[in-house]
Amino acid sequence: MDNRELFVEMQQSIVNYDEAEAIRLAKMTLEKGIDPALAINEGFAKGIQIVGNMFGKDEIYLPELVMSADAMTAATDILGEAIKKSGGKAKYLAKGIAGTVKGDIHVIGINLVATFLVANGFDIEFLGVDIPSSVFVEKARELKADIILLSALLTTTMPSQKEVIDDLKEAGIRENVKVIVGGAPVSQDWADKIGADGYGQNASAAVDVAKKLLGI
Ligand code: B12
Repeated sequence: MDNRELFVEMQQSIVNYDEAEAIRLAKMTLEKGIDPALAINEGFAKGIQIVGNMFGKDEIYLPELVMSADAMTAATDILGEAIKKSGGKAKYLAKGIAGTVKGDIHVIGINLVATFLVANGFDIEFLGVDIPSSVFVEKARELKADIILLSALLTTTMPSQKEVIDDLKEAGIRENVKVIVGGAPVSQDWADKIGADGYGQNASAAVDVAKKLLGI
């Protein structure tokens, strides 16, 4: 079987919310020496994209969406571990915090972003999901973070990214830290509008933007 067929099977495993199959294919990726990032981007992520569109059109409902997300998480957990290890012995380039903003529990994307950054030598503390602005600000101060990565997957939670930026200003530490925003509904325009330092469309872009902003 060539890689393209495998990627289609990965997609299908997510669309069919078949967690066992997603795990089998993730393990096969590593056994065959296929680039795990490629398997995520060309395989599993395309599946969850299809599922998202079906959900948007009422072709499936929340229980199916949850099961597909579980299959996706199981696969990306396995591949993410391999991506982290591929970074070798960490020589930390910069310190950062990452999380999904208040009111939003989508974790798969920001988890990948944090994983890619760790694999590329960043020391990232992953705060989790539904994180209040005040926690981002406190953690940034406490850890003397160089970067903050804010994820929002819902149009209704995008304003919480702005709230963090405003609260950093209010706390007098806005100049000490670069803020990078992302998530499916987020764009460069939005980043500019709310005064973020950068925007990344995917996990690889997040690494490039972080390095560029920090001059690494
Ligand atoms: C999986 C999923 C869920 C799962 C999440 C499970 C989990 N553990 O994360 C569950 C079932 C829980 C869920 C719940 C809901 N969801 Co949902 N969900 C999705 C879905 C299908 C995929 C998201 C995903 O994981 N994608 C895969 C990852 C790899 O991609 P990603 O998240 O986009 O991340 C990449 C980039 O965006 C970027 N990125 C992400 N974050 C960041 C941050 C930075 C700093 C940078 C640089 C880059 C970056 O890099 C990532 C890696 O490449 C999307 C559809 C979609 N197309 O996005 C809907 C979607 C986001 N959900 C939606 C909705 C409506 C909901 C619910 C409100 C449903 C409901 N009725 O309850 C709830 C909200 C819960 C909440 N309060 O957050 C809508 C949002 C519509 C809108 N306009 O806001 C979408 C678009 C589906 C749709 N078409 O209607 N959801």
